[in-house]
Amino acid sequence: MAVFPDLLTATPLSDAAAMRLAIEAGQRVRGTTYPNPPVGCVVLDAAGIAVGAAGTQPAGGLHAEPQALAMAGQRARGGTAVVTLEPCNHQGRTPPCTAALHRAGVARVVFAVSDPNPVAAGGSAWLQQQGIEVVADYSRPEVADGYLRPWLHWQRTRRPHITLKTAATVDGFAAATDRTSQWITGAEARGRVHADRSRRQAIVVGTGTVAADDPRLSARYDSGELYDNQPLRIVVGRTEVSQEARIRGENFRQIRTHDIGVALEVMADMGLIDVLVEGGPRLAGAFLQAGAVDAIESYVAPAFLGSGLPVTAGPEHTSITDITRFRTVSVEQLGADVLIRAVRS
Ligand code: AOF
Ligand code: ZN
Repeated sequence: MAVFPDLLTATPLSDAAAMRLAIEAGQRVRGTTYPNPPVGCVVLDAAGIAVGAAGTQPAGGLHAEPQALAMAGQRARGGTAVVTLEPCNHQGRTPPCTAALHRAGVARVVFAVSDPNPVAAGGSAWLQQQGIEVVADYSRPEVADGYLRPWLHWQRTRRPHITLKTAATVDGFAAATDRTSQWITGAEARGRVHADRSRRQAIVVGTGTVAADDPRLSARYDSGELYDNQPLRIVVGRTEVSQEARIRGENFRQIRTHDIGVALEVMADMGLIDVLVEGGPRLAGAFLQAGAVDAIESYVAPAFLGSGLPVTAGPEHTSITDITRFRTVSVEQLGADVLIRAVRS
């Protein structure tokens, strides 16, 4: 079961607060459910108290709603289900969530994003036909531009969603000229990067970065202990990766091409939906040049290096009209550093 008792409350919640918890539940299962979406569901009783909270199980398992309803039991009657995705209306690997909500006697359903999967869609209309009040598109931008974006992108395009992660000084350097980079961003930002890695399916770096930095690219806690969920580690490039490279191991894969289009096709065939590109500059530049960056996570340290390894090498725009622009979704302070999240505009 992917149920979260620690998200239950003793006092009534607003829809907004309940949706924040549903997003948290969805985030917790992110990276474990694909090709199914990592949905979060919170069930409120008639008084608004959170009595059920769950996330989607790995593909083939239960969806979020039936688990949250099972947790709530009789207290779901007359209550509200708050879900990050429109409840499915189909008999798939599991019975329809709409029917489970109806059977449990839920009076209202609040959801963030309509299900774009034609097979599962139609839940909203069906629930309303049963006399259940439905609030659609609640907190939609936060969910659709946020943690559910990779799955929504993949549903639409059948291509992996690419997030480019950068960590740099204000003047755009990811490392000093001697390639030392350890302390550009602080401990909080580093902790966030590792937590983020643990929720991705794959991390991609170039052969140049592997040769120069010999990164492990694992997701680790501060203690050095590994997260349960380890992303696949992919190296893109034609140069042979050294047999001694630390990136080698069971989760390792090399895609021998310089063509980003080809790399994307290989990743699509591997079933990848949520991919994080971590550099270096040449690979980041190639993804940007190919128009293949769907979102950016940019960690900025309030510091200057003056020279060093730039975040990206290319694309070389000569005119401002060629600028590659993204739309900011959130800005967050992490210790002394800032994390800017933006999506393709
Ligand atoms: C929900 N709640 O928690 C999830 C939903 O293969 P199946 O039968 O498990 O169905 C997968 C589809 O169901 C998936 O593509 C998406 O449209 C929906 N996922 N729906 O109500 C959930 N994970
Ligand atoms: Zn469902």
